[in-house]
This record gives sequence, C-alpha cells and structure tokens, in this order.
Amino acid sequence: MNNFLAKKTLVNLQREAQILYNKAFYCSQNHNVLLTEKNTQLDDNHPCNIEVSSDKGCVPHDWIPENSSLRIIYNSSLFKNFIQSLLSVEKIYPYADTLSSINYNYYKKSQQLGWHFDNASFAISLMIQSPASGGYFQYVVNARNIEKNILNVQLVDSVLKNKYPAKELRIEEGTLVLFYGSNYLHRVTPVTSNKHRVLVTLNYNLQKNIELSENARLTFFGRTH
Ligand SMILES: O=C(O)CCC(=O)C(=O)O
Ligand SMILES: [Fe+2]
Repeated sequence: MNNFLAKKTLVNLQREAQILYNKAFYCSQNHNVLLTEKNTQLDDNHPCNIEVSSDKGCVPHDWIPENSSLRIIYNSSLFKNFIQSLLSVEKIYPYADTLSSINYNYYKKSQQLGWHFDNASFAISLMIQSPASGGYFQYVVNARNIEKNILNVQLVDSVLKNKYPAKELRIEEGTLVLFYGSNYLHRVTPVTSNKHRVLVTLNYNLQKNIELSENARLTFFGRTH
C-alpha cells in the first residue's frame, strides 16, 4: 500500500530513524532458507542445507520513543482491526518481551538479507527510507505451505541457483507491505548506494504472552532484555 504514511509522518520517522541510527546492533550470519540447523539426514547441497548470508542492523522496541508515530500505529485499534480482518483472525497481540514488537532495520551499502522463510506466519513492514539502488525486496509465492507441511524443494533449488524469475518490489518510502512470510520465499538484495535502507517491522502474534526466543533476541538485538 503506497502512501500509507502521510508525508509529515514519514519525514518525522526518517528523522527518528536517523537519531536512532547509532543504537543499531549489527548481526551478520549464514543460514539456510528454513532458518534451521543443518539437516544431517540430507546432502550438503540439498536446497534446505545451502547457506546464504544476511547482515543488517536492528534497533529494538525499547528504543522506540514513547511518542513515536510507530507506537501510535502499532497500538491503534483501527490498524489492528484492519490487519485482523485482512488475515481473517480473531485477534493479534504484541510480543511479551520488551524488544521484539517494533523494530527499525538498517541496511548499509552491501548489506542484504539472504533467501529465507520467516518463522512468523505474516510480516508487516513500513518502508522509511529507500536506498538509491539495490536493497530490493524479492519474493516467490507459495514456495512452502507450512499449514500442510509442504515445501516445494525444486522451486527453492531453482531460486537459490538464480534460475527462477522471482518477483521484485522497489518499495517506495511511506509504503506498508504485508506478506505471508512463512510461505513466501523472500530476500533483500544487497544495497548498492551510500543512502541506506531503513525499514520498520511491526511484529504481532496470534497468541497472547509470546516472547521471541532468547536465542533469536541475542542474534538480532545483541541482548535478551
Ligand atoms: O526488509 C524487508 O523488506 C524484509 C525483511 C524480512 O524479510 C525479515 O526481516 O525477515
Ligand atoms: Fe523475512
């Protein structure tokens, strides 16, 4: 959804992102598309064992200012109702830990996110600053059906070998993006401009009192609380 943010809000959030920029924790890791440990039952070059790399900076929820527009959007019944009806779910809940609900993500020149499926079933993000070049969001729909425990291994294989024409979004600043992260294979291509990419993820759960695992918090935020 283009122009989800009003121009004035976008400008304020770009300023907020700039102020928080040096609070970001940078993580760089290799992982497979499933974000799991290596499966020793399978070959090293099986698509589920092939490693790709990801590196980005993250500012966790507890750094988001109390009066930030992001908190207003995130907590708003109007916004939550909209998401609930889109997803056809009863209710969505914030994370129970202090770090995981709203996150700023920073991708500097050459940083990227390798091909993966999310653990969370749906992803909601707001583009705050688009890079001048690179940093494109690419995706392949229906590469997995997690509800039925089906993975299209051949499709994943051809995507990883760059033999499949993935769809690409050049997301404009102020755009809200929603996708089924656990069923869409997706990545962010390396940023190639000095202007970095800044994106906010708005993270909810379908159940109450869910925390992101301590391991994941350490990886992405550099601390557990
Ligand atoms: O930055 C994006 O556009 C996507 C982010 C993403 O896929 C993730 O954080 O898992
Ligand atoms: Fe993702």
